[in-house]
Amino acid sequence: MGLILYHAWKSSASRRVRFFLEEKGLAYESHEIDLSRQEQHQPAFLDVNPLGVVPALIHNGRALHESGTICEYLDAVYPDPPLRPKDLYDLAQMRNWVRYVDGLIGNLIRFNWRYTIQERAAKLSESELQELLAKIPSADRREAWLRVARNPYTDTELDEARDALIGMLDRMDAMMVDGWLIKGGFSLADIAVAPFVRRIGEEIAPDEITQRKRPAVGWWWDRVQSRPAYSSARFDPFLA
Ligand SMILES: N[C@@H](CCC(=O)N[C@@H](CS)C(=O)NCC(=O)O)C(=O)O
Repeated sequence: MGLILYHAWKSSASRRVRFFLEEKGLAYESHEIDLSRQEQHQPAFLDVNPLGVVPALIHNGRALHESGTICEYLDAVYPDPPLRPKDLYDLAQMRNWVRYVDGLIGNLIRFNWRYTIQERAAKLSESELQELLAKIPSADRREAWLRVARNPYTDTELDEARDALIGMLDRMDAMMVDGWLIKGGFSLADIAVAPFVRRIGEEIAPDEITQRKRPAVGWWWDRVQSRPAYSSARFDPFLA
């Protein structure tokens, strides 16, 4: 098998790559990483992605991480249908958008980890917590673990995170060209942000993505969700 995807069903970055693979019609071998059991910090997975996060891809025996990079790489290797704009300026705009969205992941984590990690993390003894932290490669994730374990995010911090995500919706509204985020049609820019919008619509700020509140974003979201690849990528409810 040429493509092996290490992913988690509820992970936004994993959903991005699954959506992309489905749009391309590329078959892949699925390896689920159980984030609740810290499989992402196990040595076997760190060999695939030293950053200790999902997703990671193996293509023809070689490992690659970072969901945006994985999608761009696959789009170059398998160009049909193209999911990047041909125009180089538009391509640069697309890359800056993906980079901006990537920078917002900490805001989703503030909401998500309350459900997935907080209860268990709070029960860890000091030595158990230290042992766990020692296995986490990235400083910002160590900090997030420490927060949910000992000093959970406050309502004010959740409001700040919500505001940052709503700011992203405002940027989307302003960017739309012929119904998609980047000139030239549906692209990786739309795919990259779809998992974030899914979480916003499910819990974080559902009113903000309605056609009534943000017509362009609301219309865009309806059309994203009606794509067959969106369904097959499985954006199942996070809170189920
Ligand atoms: N910039 C990375 C972000 C990857 C990321 O943060 N993945 C999350 C799930 S969406 C993860 O592995 N979380 C578990 C953890 O941090 O321990 C990408 O786009 O691939």
